[in-house]
Amino acid sequence: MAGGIFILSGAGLSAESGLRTFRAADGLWEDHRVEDVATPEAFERDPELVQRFYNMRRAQAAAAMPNAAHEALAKLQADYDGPVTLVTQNVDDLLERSGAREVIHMHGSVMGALCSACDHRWAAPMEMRVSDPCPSCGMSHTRPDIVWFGEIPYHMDAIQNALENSDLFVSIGTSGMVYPAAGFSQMARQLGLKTLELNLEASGAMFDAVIEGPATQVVPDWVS
Ligand code: BV8
Repeated sequence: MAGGIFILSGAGLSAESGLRTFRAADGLWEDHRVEDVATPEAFERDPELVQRFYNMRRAQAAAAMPNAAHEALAKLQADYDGPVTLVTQNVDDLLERSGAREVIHMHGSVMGALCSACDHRWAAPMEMRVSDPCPSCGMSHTRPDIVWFGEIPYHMDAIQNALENSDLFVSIGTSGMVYPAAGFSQMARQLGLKTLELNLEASGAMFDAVIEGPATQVVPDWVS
């Protein structure tokens, strides 16, 4: 059994599928900074605006196709004779649609809906409305199943456990600006893992090796 590989991905993995990264979108949407839209306070203040933002993101994700980098990661997971843990900050489902299994969405999924009254989760309709009743408790406290800024990321225990049981940490297409994900490469180093960054341009964080280039080139090259 070969040593475990821990792969953290960010918006750069899906950029060539046409999904804009946060930096490319210069963090703006309808004249609002993403950080101002992707927060529980924003949802409290103007739920319709936030639902519109995620309805747009959901439609874009549904219309996008997995690219060669998603497919290479799914192939690695299928062929490698050790554990491959795919942790993504992305809220799209392109890794799943390329055949990857057990993808850990630490910032949630735009294809999911969550009832903040009873914690029930279900597949989100393409157009979510604030008034949509929860299919379980009937209350109208439904929101996209997304981890907003200021909220606790999902699956942190599983992520910690996977890091402790891996030999290699690979960061793909993330600027390393958002915590706690941005701290994983340092945790990996402290745990003695080798660290590799695959990015269009180096994020500047410390890695044993960096390979620059678009994900659809550098990820399949690295996997093969
Ligand atoms: C938390 C869902 C406590 C929403 C997202 C001050 C200092 C430090 C931290 C903080 C601070 N103030 C507040 C914080 C905490 C905050 C944070 O880090 N803020 C930042 C802005 C400073 N974090 C939080 O609030 C988190 N929660 O801390 O809770 C806690 C922590 C641990 C344990 C318990 C409690 C919650 C953060 C989650 C927010 N939700 N997403 C949505 O998607 O709408 S974050 C969102 O932005 C994305 O999910 C993603 O994570 C992030 C953007 O990052 P990237 O994916 O890296 O994208 P980016 O555009 O930045 O970079 C694109 C990259 O792609 C670049 O590197 C580029 O080179 C590359 N690229 C581009 N094209 C290509 C490419 N690479 C390859 N090929 C290409 N073609």
